[in-house]
Amino acid sequence: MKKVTKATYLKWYEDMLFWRKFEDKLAQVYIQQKVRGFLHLYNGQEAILAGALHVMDLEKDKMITAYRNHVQPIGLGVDPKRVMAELYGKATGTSQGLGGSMHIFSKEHNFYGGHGIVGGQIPLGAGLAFADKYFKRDAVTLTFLGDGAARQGSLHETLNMAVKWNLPVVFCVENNGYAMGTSVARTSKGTEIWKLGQGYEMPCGPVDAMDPVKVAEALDEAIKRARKGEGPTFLELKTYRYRGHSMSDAQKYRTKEEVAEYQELDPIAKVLKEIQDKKYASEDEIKAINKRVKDKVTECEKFADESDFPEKNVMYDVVYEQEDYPFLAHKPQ
Ligand SMILES: Cc1ncc(C[n+]2csc(CCOP(=O)(O)OP(=O)(O)O)c2C)c(N)n1
Ligand SMILES: [Mg+2]
Repeated sequence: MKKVTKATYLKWYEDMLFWRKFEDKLAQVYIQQKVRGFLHLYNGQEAILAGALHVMDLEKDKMITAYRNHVQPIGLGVDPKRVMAELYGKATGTSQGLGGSMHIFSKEHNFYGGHGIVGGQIPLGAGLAFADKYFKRDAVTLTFLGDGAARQGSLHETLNMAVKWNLPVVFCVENNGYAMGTSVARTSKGTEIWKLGQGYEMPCGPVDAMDPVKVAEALDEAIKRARKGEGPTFLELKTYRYRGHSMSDAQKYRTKEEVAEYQELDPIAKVLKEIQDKKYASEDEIKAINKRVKDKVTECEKFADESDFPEKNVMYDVVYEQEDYPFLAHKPQ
């Protein structure tokens, strides 16, 4: 695995903090009704993305996930200003403002969404891997899904075919403890989700996903296996989400103490502690990072605020290909 160095830790700290603050800003502007619809935040799960990006080949490896999807494209290189604009429904967004919070997408950056149907992205991830194998592109797809999605039928059909066809895909279950308000233990007898891989004779295992190093190590092994043509891996990344499922969640299914317990394990605090313990940065340098992050978030908000909404015609242009809109009596103005 690529060495985890001082530079890695500093990058992790800045990136993870930015993702956290980006999400916090979205929560704030959501309340101001600048963002409509649903809003699912990634707070607490940042070590997964940081670890994954450390070991992916960013030129060709792909990523696909569910609706908790704002920060992954940013990690892959999408301009965060455009991600925020997408959430605002603005024309400068990644999908011209037509996708919204659950559908960030950038093929150019190997990010294939952003999917609102729970478990819908699982077969799509295998399909991306099938295409890469078929066209001999030597690329691997990381398919992320939640603990709730792991109980969808699509998972089982996909695992069966992926292992049978030796597809270059890594299934990464982000087990954050809950599917909306339903705990893992409420929906299944076995709570060790990684064991589902055993039923398909697929390499599988649990990972402490509050630590980016642990995530990177597990994913590095899985990605290497996939690239060598040895097929898929099924990982359970044990994590936690600090905020509600989406913005309208009274969180009656858990206690404040439980959240506080996991906040003790906070992945960003862990990375910062390593930086401080190893003296990778002075307090002034850390303050400078914090300021850069804050300014960058403000820039995103300003960009989204100042961007225009799409023209009404865009609605038709993205649905109909023909110039003359044959199904409509009048061409919309
Ligand atoms: C097919 C389908 N069923 C139900 C829903 C409603 N729903 C949205 S999110 C969610 C919970 C999924 O939880 P999990 O897979 O653990 O992901 P997390 O939200 O924790 O990231 C449900 C049931 C949906 N969007 N799609
Ligand atoms: Mg979950």
